[in-house]
Amino acid sequence: MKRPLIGLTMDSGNKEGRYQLNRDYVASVEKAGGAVVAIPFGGDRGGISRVLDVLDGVLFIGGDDLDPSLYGEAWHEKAKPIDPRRQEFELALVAEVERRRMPAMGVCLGCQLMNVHRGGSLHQFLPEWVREPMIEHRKAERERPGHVVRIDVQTQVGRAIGKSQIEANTYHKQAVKRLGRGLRLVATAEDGVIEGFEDPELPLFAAVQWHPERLNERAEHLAVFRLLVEKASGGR
Ligand SMILES: [Mn+2]
Repeated sequence: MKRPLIGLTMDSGNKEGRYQLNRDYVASVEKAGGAVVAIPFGGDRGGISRVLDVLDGVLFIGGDDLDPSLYGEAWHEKAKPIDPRRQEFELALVAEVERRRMPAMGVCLGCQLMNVHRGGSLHQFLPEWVREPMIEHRKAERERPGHVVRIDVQTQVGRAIGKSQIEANTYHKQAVKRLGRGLRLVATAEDGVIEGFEDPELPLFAAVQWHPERLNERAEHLAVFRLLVEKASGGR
């Protein structure tokens, strides 16, 4: 069978005039059975439609922080602003992906972007959110589990992962605060931080806050990409 073609968004790496894409994302989608093309953000949003014509699914990758004015807040001093061109492009991209009911998966910033696109809000700096227990979500060891994530196995993503509890890596300071329109909770850390969601009304519109691409040797993490590839193949 032909491999489905998955488009991956790209970061700027904070280098003017360059794009960056971590290899783990590419390796994970390929390991899950997909073929990969990169989608660099550009000033020409008119090209989005033509690019999506040739794709079967989109993976929204990680990056810096969205402009909080999108959800009615001022910048937190600890926030690290995303390249505004990337933000604008990816908000347009996710809107068109959704309009086409094209399978989409978000990771980290991708998760936050998909939520804010739906009118949801974010915690800008988790250490300031007082909760019990407090879990540190900014752990540097990207390939090692940092905390437990509880998974709702009744959800699409939960069924794909196939476990009610997994260990996930964690290196984010922001997270979903209020879920956007039509989004259902999929995954939660033990301190209540939202680690994943999906829209049950679409073929696949789902996201996780951790980085499964860095743990793709474990079936429960590769499952996130397998789900995207399966949906992009028209499966399930
Ligand atoms: Mn976390």
